[in-house]
Amino acid sequence: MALSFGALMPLSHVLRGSARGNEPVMFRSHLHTVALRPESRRQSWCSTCLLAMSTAAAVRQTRQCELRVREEDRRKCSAEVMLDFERKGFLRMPEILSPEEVSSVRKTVYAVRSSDECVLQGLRHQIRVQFGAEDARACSDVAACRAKLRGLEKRGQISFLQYFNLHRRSKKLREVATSPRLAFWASRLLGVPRVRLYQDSLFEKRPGDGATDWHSDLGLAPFDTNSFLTIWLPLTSISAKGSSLVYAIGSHRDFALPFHGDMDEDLSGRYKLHRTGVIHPGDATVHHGWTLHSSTGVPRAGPLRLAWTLGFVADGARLLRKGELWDCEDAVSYEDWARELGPGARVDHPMVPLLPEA
Ligand SMILES: O=C(O)CCC(=O)C(=O)O
Ligand SMILES: [Fe+2]
Repeated sequence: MALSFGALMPLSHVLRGSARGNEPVMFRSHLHTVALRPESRRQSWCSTCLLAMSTAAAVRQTRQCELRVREEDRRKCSAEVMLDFERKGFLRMPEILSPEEVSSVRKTVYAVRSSDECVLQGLRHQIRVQFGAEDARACSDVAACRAKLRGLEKRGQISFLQYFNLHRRSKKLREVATSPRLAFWASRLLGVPRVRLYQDSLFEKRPGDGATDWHSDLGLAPFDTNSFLTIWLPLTSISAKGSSLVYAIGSHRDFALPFHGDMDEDLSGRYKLHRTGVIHPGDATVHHGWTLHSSTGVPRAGPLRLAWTLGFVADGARLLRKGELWDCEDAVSYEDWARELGPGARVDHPMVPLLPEA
């Protein structure tokens, strides 16, 4: 008979349970046959399950170590600040990371991004966005991908390269992405008891890359909720005229637009704009999931602009109910776990880890 662990158990429980015999073991909906020999145990689990287990382990570990909620976080997250975010739909967060913390994040992000697997994933994603999934599948190596994108690059028609979920490739980044400090800010600003980490995403604007089009993040995420935000952490210094985010003030509360308006109409003049301007690593901006935002391109003479972003969703949110769930530019980031849960399901999956209460 198969053992079922149902909800996620601590890694030690799962492995201890598996050591009891050569039984088939269910971890979520995945069936594994767990071997008796200790050295072969890890190989018995599929990569999705191992990932889910190590994400859960990182959530448990960060309770004791990295990026704790500081006294200054509690002080800075005042009623005025929360009201400002509620009204405008974005917020500047100075010194959310200390110089040591951000320098370690930056080093790790650079290392992970330069792995062959990651480079290929970033290029293929861009091909998928520009040319479709079939063309992306056909480009099986870095050279083929680069050749496919060359024309668009020359014409400045690529906004950035985007790498999803680096936290699944690095323990260090998992600790930061699931840290009590970021969870504290996300849950306080959304006004919810607890949040889940939805995804992280690295935006690399290379010299010559174009502008980021106006969009709101909930338009690209699979959730049937309004309780979603993104923390945007620059990893390179950005000058006054550089490519930090521009926000349409109050656009997250503009219910009249989808109700009465045409989403394709020219919205220039509808909102006052806020330009973030100069920003340095260690500082961040955060925006609500419906806040419209964009950024300018980077001149051919550079410099490279790198930003690491983290998306958080309120615990209890449900998945979208219709086919549009799969029909989205960012589907590669979530399709594994979303397919397992199914349309309309409550989001409760170890790959969207529930973060500690602040
Ligand atoms: O960095 C950019 O240009 C885009 C970032 C973005 O859209 C986001 O963080 O939601
Ligand atoms: Fe965005």
